[in-house]
Amino acid sequence: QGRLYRYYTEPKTVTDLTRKTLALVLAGGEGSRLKDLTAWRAKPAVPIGGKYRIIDFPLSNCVNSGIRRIGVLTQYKSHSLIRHLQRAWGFMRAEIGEFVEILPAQQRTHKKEWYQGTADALFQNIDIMQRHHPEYVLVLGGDHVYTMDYSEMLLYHVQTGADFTVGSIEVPVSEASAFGVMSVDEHMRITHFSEKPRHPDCIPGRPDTALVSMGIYVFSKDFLYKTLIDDASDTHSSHDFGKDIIPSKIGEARAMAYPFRNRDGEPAYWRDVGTLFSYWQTNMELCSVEPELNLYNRDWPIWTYQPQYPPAKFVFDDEGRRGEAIDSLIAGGCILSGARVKRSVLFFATTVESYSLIKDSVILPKVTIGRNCRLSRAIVDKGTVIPDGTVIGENLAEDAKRFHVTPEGIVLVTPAMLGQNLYAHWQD
Ligand code: ADQ
Ligand code: ADP
Repeated sequence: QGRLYRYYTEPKTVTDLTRKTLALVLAGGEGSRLKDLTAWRAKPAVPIGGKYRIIDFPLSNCVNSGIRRIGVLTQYKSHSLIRHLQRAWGFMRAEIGEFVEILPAQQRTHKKEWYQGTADALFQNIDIMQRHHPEYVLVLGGDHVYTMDYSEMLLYHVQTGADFTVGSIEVPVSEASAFGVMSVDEHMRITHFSEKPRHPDCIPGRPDTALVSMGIYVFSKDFLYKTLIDDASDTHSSHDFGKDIIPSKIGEARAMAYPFRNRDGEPAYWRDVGTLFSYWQTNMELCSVEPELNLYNRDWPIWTYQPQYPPAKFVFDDEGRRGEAIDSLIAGGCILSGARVKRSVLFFATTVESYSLIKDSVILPKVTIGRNCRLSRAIVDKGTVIPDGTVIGENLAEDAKRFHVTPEGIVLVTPAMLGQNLYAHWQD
């Protein structure tokens, strides 16, 4: 009887591919290298670029690529992530088959454990996947900043007859041990894959560059279901894509690497926001004068939820000092009164008062910065009150006594580090 309702035809157009695809975003990882920024929120929920959360990038990429059936797998500290997903991504219309569905761990199978590795997170939702009858499953990480048309990767997957396709990008070999590193043959078929190797291989003939996994995969559905079921009963497996599934399937399955490139054929902009330094750096790149990832490109909008605030305001203080910002992203509700901001990202509703100077910094929402403050190379978490006369980023040894200072000299400041109760002075 199923035949009456379900049939599969070879895809003829790109929309055939995207309509037959289910995207699953892995948004449950712990993100401990972001230190106190992920003390209360999951990494994909960390604010970025003045008004977004990191997860808005893969979700916007899905929607802009024509993939409108999306599941988000959550587990670790997911309150603010779920709140954001409900607010930002509720515009999908179930009536026409679109959805962003939240799939929390431990909610629905007989298994009492949280999601173990990333493959287990999918395995625990295998019946939900099957219910949607996708031909292809696109697995995405929830913590990368990039714009990418996934339909090109799907097309590549189908045209190369792959069982699975791994998104790949070139990085300096010195950074490659943070990633899954692969070797490919002349047709981009993967011949070897090693998860976070201590001594990564370079691309042959290019000693400074390695080909690494972006942690995104396209699977043909039958191959995926069988692989997940086999893996679930394998007691030696940690049930992780990078550690177990991908390396073990290279020989027996047709595994392709998809090279992620920009229109000029160069490796495209892609950032793994894994550490405080890369978080800071990515924000700085987004607010640079000619960013590689242009948030102002209306052909590829990044969608998000934005709270209602009045416009940002820049005013003279009562002594006639200008409030001004340059080379910066300033979100709604901010007021700069007699204060200067350079090369910085200010999220919603921050105020900066007279004689203060903010340089090369990332200021999350609802921060109050008093008079005569100087901040440089700082990340200030939501709701912090910076008292008058505070100097941060000039004497790192002194800063390290109160705040978290990274090896690169970026200073993270949170309300707790200043003994403040987050909810004492503002409400949602
Ligand atoms: P990592 O990012 O280190 O490497 P992992 O920690 O498994 O791998 O995280 C992958 C994604 O899954 C992240 O978005 C994370 O938030 C999420 N996640 C982790 N555990 C989860 C769980 N149990 N449930 C739900 N979501 C979970 C991976 C690949 C590498 C590749 C890099 C690229 O393994 O091969 O190079 O991504 O950044
Ligand atoms: P939002 O405020 O929009 O939920 P955030 O990304 O700022 O998003 O999330 C911070 C999360 O941490 C929220 O779930 C908030 O309730 C929680 N939180 C922050 N600080 C504390 C705290 N001191 N005690 C308990 N929960 C906290």
